[in-house]
Amino acid sequence: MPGSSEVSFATSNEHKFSEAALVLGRIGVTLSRLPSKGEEVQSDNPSEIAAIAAERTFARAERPVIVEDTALFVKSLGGFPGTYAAYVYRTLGLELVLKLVPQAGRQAEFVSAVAYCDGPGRAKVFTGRLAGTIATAQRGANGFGYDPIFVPSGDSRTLGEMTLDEKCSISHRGKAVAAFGEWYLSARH
Ligand code: ITT
Repeated sequence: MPGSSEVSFATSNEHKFSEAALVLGRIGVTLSRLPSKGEEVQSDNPSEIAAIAAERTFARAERPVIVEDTALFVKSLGGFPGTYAAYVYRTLGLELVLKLVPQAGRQAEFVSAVAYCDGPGRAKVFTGRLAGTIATAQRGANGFGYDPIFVPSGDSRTLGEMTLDEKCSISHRGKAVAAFGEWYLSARH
């Protein structure tokens, strides 16, 4: 029943949790947090990473869980950093990423994969995408990760210059979480 539904989001990232809680809260799905989704498999495909992580997290937590994996694909860099976005953010940082992106090849896409699991072999994946460009310099103090250098198509601001609400209404994660939420409610959990 809407309003009485609860699911746990396993993530080490408090920003991801806040965004998902905002989107799901609006449709009456209450989100609690588990501190980590544990060790991830390596893959170029965020849906595969999320599905396996959801299965593993369910096996450990023994309650309905979601996990989320995000990839950032820069077209002119052959999709780099892709699913290694967290590692590249930690090791190179945004300034070096900006130097790697060619002036004339700034097209990029965020992909978010949300996986829900409530039993062995039952992971279900929902994806959301956000097309845009990599900015020429960091702008904005909001958000996290690559937000200060990502300009969504149709806007001139970076995600770092948007409010949480504005970001979630257009973002890869907002779309994937909303798709999960709609399915979750329609499946009458
Ligand atoms: P988990 O515990 O949920 O895995 P994480 O931060 O490691 O948290 P991901 O592997 O999914 O999550 O994300 C990879 C990185 O991509 C993340 O650390 C950020 O640097 C970046 N990222 C993810 N979502 C983003 C967003 O909405 N805006 C900007 N950067 C984002």
